[in-house]
Amino acid sequence: MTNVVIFGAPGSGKGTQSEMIIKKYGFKHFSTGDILRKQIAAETELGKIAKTFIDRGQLVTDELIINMISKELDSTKGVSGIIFDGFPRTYAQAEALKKLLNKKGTDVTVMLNIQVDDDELIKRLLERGKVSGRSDDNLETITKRIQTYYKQTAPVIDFYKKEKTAVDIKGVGTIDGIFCSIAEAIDAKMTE
Ligand code: B4P
Repeated sequence: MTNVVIFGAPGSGKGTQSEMIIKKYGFKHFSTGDILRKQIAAETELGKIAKTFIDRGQLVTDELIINMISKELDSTKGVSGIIFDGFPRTYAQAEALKKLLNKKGTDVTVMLNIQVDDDELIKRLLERGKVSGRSDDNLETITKRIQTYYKQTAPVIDFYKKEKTAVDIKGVGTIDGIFCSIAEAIDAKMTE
């Protein structure tokens, strides 16, 4: 079983590259952002709570996210691999994911750390905001999301460096070019 964590600041291209990984490898896709947006659209209890955090550029609580992922993992029997997109976003989430996977006799195979500078992130997210209709793709919330990334999410890189699964990926350039580096990293770790 191959478990890929696709990691990076908001707008680094996690969702975009996940689609490419699915096409090539056929892995199952877990995007915590997408799951939360579906819950918001369906106006569930979880969705109502999540919206208050997302609209302020903050992270949804670890407890809610870990519970959500734990339930999703129950539906993975027989899959050849999983892409964790936007999860883990805190050190506690990284520890929880390790425990959940270890219980299933598996672990993270590779963590792809997509690196993009802040100016480019802001440019992309403002551009996406014109068509996405996402309540968090506006300058004020984007700025907060980037601050939240440095404060709460960036420490996750150290977790995977210690695990020796982190690979840095230059996230600026063509989508196909970036995907080439990603596929190389996945193939190398799959055969280690
Ligand atoms: P997410 O849905 O995960 O979204 P994201 O980080 O904003 O975007 P992503 O990196 O996927 O960018 P994309 O490919 O779309 O999170 C939303 C919110 O949900 C969070 O802020 C948080 O509140 C909450 N949340 C989610 N997971 C959580 C967790 N685990 N714990 C707590 N809270 C959680 O790319 C962006 C744009 O750039 C696109 O328009 C794309 O077309 C463009 N682009 C991509 N690659 C490009 C390239 N190479 N060149 C130029 N443009 C490119």
